[in-house]
Amino acid sequence: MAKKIILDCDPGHDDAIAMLLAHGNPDVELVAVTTVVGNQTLEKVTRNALAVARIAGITGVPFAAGCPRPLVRTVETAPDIHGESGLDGPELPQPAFEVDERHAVDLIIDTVMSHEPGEITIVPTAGLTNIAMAVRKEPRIAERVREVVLMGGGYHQGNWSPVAEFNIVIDPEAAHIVFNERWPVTMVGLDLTHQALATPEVTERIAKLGTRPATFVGELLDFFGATYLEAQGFAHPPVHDPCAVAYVIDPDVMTVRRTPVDIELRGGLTLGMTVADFRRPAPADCRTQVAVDLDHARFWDLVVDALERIGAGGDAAAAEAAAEAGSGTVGAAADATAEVAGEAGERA
Ligand SMILES: [Ca+2]
Repeated sequence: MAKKIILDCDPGHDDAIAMLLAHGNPDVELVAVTTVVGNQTLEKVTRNALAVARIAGITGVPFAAGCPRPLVRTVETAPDIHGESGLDGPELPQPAFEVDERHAVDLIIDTVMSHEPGEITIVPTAGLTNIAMAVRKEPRIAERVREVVLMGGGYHQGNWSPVAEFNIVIDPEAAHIVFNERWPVTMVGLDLTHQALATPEVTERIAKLGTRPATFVGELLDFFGATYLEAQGFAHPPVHDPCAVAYVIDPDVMTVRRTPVDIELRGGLTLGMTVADFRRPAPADCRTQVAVDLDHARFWDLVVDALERIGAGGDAAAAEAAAEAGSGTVGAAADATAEVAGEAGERA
């Protein structure tokens, strides 16, 4: 049975790919998508999430907007990596549906509480503000969630400071809450995600698919590659967020090590550091583990496979299905496709 996940994200180039992986892979089921300020403002990342949903063809899944700022700190975004829109590079379609009327924190709580204990996995690929707020508002979710598998942190080095990673350091107090709760936490941090490089071999495989969602991913990786080269000196961009989804799909895609992890809240040089204690074997009550080594080929196979399954994606897929069925919805679906083509024409 597919594992049910809540994706809490800030799209974000790698968040978009994480969403496509979760949608296309049959072993996980997206039951909710929630957004939080991070790579860009809440308004921008929420719009981006809906655009990705349209390209992927995600329907019937509630999307909700969450916290517009961190718990304590002021808003810090990452335009040098993700651009002014938060998803610069590809042309983005208008959303095909509206966000849920609930706040993301309430959608997370409702989703966890309405499922059986152990059924829902939370996959945060952004700052942890929404997740911290949810567990403070409804502490019972800590016992009902199967696990939290998050992209963030790193036990070896940072990217936003020498020792702190962006998702953690933009809201370290929220991260402190999440890492110290009773649920199991898997930290898929930079040690792991810096191995998930989109090499030319990977981008060629994706380009060969030739579908709209695959082209979209190619355009994302082009932009992401350029900013990662410019801002951080990477020859090929590390595609962080889908690694967390990949771990939920197939834990053998990476090795993990159980170890205590806590969040530095007071350090003058080390604020937001995910401090992992490797000095001795983890104690019996340790609920945290860190990702260590990635199987690069296996990871990218999952991403390419998901894109293959998604095929033409949103509007085009709907139009094709309607045409095959010869149903009365052909006109509506074709109109939707024409509308997308028209949007592309206007922007060209
Ligand atoms: Ca992200």
